[in-house]
Order: sequence, then C-alpha cells, then structure tokens
Amino acid sequence: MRVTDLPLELPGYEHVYSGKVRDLYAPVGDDGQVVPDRLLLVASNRLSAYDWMMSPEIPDKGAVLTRLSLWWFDQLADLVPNHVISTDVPAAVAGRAVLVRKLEMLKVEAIARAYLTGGGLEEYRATGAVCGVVLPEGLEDGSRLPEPVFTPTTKAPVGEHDLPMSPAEVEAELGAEVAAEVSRLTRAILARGNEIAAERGILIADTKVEFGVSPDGSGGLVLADEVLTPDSSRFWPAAAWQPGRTQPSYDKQFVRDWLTSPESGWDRHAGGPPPELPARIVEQTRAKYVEAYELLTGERF
Ligand code: PZK
Repeated sequence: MRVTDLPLELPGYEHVYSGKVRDLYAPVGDDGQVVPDRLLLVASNRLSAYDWMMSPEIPDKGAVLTRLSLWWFDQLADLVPNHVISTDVPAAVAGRAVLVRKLEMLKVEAIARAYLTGGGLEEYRATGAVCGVVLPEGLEDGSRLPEPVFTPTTKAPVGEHDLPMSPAEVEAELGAEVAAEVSRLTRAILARGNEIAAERGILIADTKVEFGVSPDGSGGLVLADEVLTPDSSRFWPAAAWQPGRTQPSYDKQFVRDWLTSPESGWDRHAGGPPPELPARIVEQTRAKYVEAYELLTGERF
C-alpha cells in the first residue's frame, strides 16, 4: 500500500497488516481484547502492474475478487476445507471482506502451473525441467503441460521477490507428509479450476494458494487467503491462446498496453513512477474483472 494511504478505521477491528492489495484486521471483543482466533481479510481496489501500484484504484475490484474467491471455495469444498467463517462485515468494507479463522500459515507459497510461462518457462529453457519435473521437449511460452506441476516458492517480505524452493527445502520446512499433501492439493485445485474455467472461455495458467492449520493442531490443511482470482492466478482468454508468444493477461492487458504505449509517455525501465491511468483504462479494466466473474460463475456481478 502507498505510505500515504492510512488503514481504514473499522469499528470493532484493529488494523494488523497490509500487503500490496489486501489488508488484515483483528476483531476486538466487547472486553476491548483482540479476538485471538479470527481475522478480517479485506480486498482493496488497488492494482499493481510492472511492480508499481496504479492510481486511481479500480472500482469494485475488491468486491469482484472477494465474491469470486467465495464462489471457488464452494467449488473446491469437496477437496479441502477453507478458512471462511462469515461475510457479515463492517459496512465500510461490505462485499469485499470476509471474517476468517486465524490459522498458523505454512511458510511456503503453494504454486501450481498448468501452462508454461514466466519463471517456469525460464527454468525449463535452462534445464528441461520445472521444479524437479522433467518435461517433454519443444514446449514454448504458453504451452499446456501434460499435468499441473507443483512449483513452490518462499514467502518473501513485501517488496522482495519470492524464490523457488526445491522439493527437499519444502520437506525440510513442512515434513514429508505435509509437503506431499500441499503438493497434491495445490495441483488438484488448479486442475479443478481449469475443468470449470475451460468450459467458460478462460484458461488458468498457474495459481498461488496458501494453506494453514488450526493452532490447536487438530485437523488437516485448511485453504486460506483468496483462491483462483486474477490476482493469485494467471487468467488467459481461451480464444486468444496461442503457444509461442506472451499470452494476453485477462485483467491487466489494457493497463499494460496503455503504460507501454507512446500515449502514456512512461518508460518503465527509467525507474520513475507510472502516470495516472485515464478513466477509459480504469473502466475497461473494471469490466474485465466483472467479465471474469460473470463468465466463471454464470451469475451477474
Ligand atoms: C494470513 N496473509 C496474507 C492477506 C495481507 C496479507 N486465515 C488466516 N490466518 C492467519 N493468517 C492469515 C490468514 C489468511 N488468509 C494471510 N497473511 C496472513 C495476507 C491479506 C492481507 F496483508
């Protein structure tokens, strides 16, 4: 978040932490004490591109992503339990916040890839494998993988980049049994996501999920955070999919195209901040988020 943006004052909650696009609050009980086992997860309308926060914000982005994530939790409920308790939240964040169980979060970013691009593509070009999984020859940017591959990373602090973790590092962090379960579930979530999305014109190239466990040690892995949103995943329009080039991004393409066009006047390699987005680009971007929600869920936003 920009240092100029103060956290919201939410009655009955204390601000705990802000990431680039989401904010965490802790509920405060009638006795004035922080409720130890719950958190309020708030999705902002902030958008980042080329590692910069854009201004202005994208209206309704937080609500679209929150509703999409809740819908996916339902679609995945037979695979894994999730952290959601309630959508009864303060009016100031209605529709873009959820009350969740506070978990002990695993210190691994659980990523699975169904299509090859980004860091996975770089590793494949250098070694022929991704995260220990040997892949067929001749794959290109955007190629579909034979099956989803688990490619975990470290959780770096805000502003730093996550680093790939080897299977041995994940086992050292989680133990062999939990590591295997995280891998299996992450791949199953992406496979289920793609089964559903493919019928609706969207490919999900890769996704990052977060798991936690109950602090009392009871029960197994719980799916936390947001799931299968355009912020946690690469969504590609299926109609434009064409291996061998960079695929258009479902949500950020208008922003990226404008920022790199002469009209914006911005040189992203010069180090300075990007200019304000024109209203037209903001509205087109909002419409893409809404379109993804409506296509996937079959419901009007
Ligand atoms: C938790 N994050 C990432 C999210 C941020 C950062 N159920 C949970 N229990 C305990 N911790 C978390 C969760 C969840 N979800 C998630 N960090 C901690 C995150 C939103 C905003 F700034």
